[in-house]
Amino acid sequence: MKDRIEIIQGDITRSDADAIANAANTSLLGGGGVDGAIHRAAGPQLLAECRTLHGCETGRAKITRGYNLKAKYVLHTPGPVWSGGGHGEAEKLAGCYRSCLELASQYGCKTVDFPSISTGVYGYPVDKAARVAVSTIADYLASHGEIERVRMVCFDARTKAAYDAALSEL
Ligand code: AR6
Repeated sequence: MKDRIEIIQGDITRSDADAIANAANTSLLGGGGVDGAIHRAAGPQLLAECRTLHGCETGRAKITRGYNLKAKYVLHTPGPVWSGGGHGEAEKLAGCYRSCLELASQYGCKTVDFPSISTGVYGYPVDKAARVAVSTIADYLASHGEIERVRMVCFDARTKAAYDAALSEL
């Protein structure tokens, strides 16, 4: 399944995948970082649909349409805030990737793009986050042939390098 995981550098709001994930917060009502960028690109209807969802737990995910995005769906997932690593952060981060992929399967998506969840404002060390992300994605793909490709869309070169390293260690 390693051959179905790709690491690229880019802007996820321009993604042409069937679904993109959003590194949201538990309110699902928007924010800064990639969340703000996705809401700006999708248009105000995205926030209107998010208001109907009544938030989401950390490590879980909820789906909306993509509105003005090329992606048909957005998978909104609140990642964990890094608090030293002893507070279930890795399990919660794995839960984000798994929950998004489960929704993608349910909604018939063949391609899914993720940003680097929790490694911005939420402070998760990117090397550690990358290992959790790629191993969780690989485990899921091993038993879910319906997903053809998962891409990590990294905003900067340092983030991409961390995910490249994690994938090559797999
Ligand atoms: N495309 C891809 N990646 C991006 C983009 C983009 N357009 N913009 C930023 N990134 P962050 P978090 C990268 O802070 O740590 C929000 O306010 C960014 O460089 O967006 O999960 C939410 O509402 C970093 O590598 O998400 C929450 O309150 C990665 O996306 C909180 O931030 C994640 O950074 C979530 O914090």
